Amino acid sequence: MEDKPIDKQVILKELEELHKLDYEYADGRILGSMCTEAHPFAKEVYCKFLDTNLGDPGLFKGTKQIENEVIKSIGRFLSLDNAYGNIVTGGTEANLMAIRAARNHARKYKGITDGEIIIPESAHFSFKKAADMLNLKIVEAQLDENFKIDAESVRNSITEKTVAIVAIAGTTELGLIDPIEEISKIALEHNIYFHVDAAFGGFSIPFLKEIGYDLPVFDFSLEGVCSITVDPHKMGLAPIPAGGIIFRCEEYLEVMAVDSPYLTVKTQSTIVGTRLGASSAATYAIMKYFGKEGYSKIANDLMENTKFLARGLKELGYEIVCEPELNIVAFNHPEMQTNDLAEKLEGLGWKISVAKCPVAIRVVLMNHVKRNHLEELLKDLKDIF
Ligand code: 0PR
Repeated sequence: MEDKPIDKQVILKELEELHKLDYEYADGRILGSMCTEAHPFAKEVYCKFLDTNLGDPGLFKGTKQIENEVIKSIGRFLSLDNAYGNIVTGGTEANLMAIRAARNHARKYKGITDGEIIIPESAHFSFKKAADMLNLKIVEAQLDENFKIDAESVRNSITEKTVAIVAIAGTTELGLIDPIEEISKIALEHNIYFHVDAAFGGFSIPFLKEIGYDLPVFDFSLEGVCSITVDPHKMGLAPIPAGGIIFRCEEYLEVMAVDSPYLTVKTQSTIVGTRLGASSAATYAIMKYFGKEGYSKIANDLMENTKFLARGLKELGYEIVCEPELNIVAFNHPEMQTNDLAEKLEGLGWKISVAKCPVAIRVVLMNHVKRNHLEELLKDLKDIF
């Protein structure tokens, strides 16, 4: 830091120069992001709540009420009347809270002190962080030939140390929905905590189902589901950071509670202490603003773009890894290595993401990737050969 104050204009200029190095969603070239430009209304509301701190909710009673209402409201579209949980920084923190709840619950009621969690091979890497922080062993369940968690493999992985089973509704790499109903039954049978990571799919599957898409059940209507991660900052179009963790009952928060004697509330269950109220307020605003109808329209438009891209790719001789269930397309060309293809596309200005399981170029069809961008992409993909 300099010794003397610097003029605002000078600082702003410096920041703008650096900001220019960032890619912009609006260019439509970012193809591997699950985040997108937040809606202007959500950003406006976000700025109004910048000073609110949900770490001390007694001081920000109104904002705490907003968070509670957002959680109840998300819970309702996930088939839960009375949801508990928090708006957190993202899917990573939400998954960490879920696994912490599961671990603490198993410690309290089953005396498990060296627990294991069963996650699919397709799970997001946030579970590796959670296991590391919570001192749990990861047991990876295999995927079936459709890249979904294999229920038998889950069943065979259960031991007396299992504290949680995880399945995904909208996998990071392929956007696939695991057979959650089957896994829910297995979890119930064995009395094991079951967490569904719907960080990506949570804000689209329910709304696509409402307009007639035939997608599997993944939510609290399944008795075995104890918690769901669902991120407003992905398909919810809320500003970053906004993740959501929804618990079926309050007890899962209680087993994580630590005393916070000098605060306005006497216990705290979140991982983070001081935390934004702005994320809750912006999520509240954007959910009301779109309503189910708005989210259905967005999800449907993105599925239309997904089908358009998948069709176009096939016509050009590319092979798609699987028929998309949500708005992600993964593909390869039979005559070129994936990494070479990715390099060529990067050279043409596309910001590409390469999936690892299986290796493929992966396009996440978010709101900022418009039809004209897809046409340009298909043209480039044609010209490569
Ligand atoms: N669960 C699932 C299923 C996810 O796909 C992700 C992130 C998470 C949890 C973790 O969420 P947070 O990143 O909010 O903590 N999925 C994307 C990914 O890792 C996140 C992302 C977003 C990556 C934008 C890149 C990017 O530009 O691929």
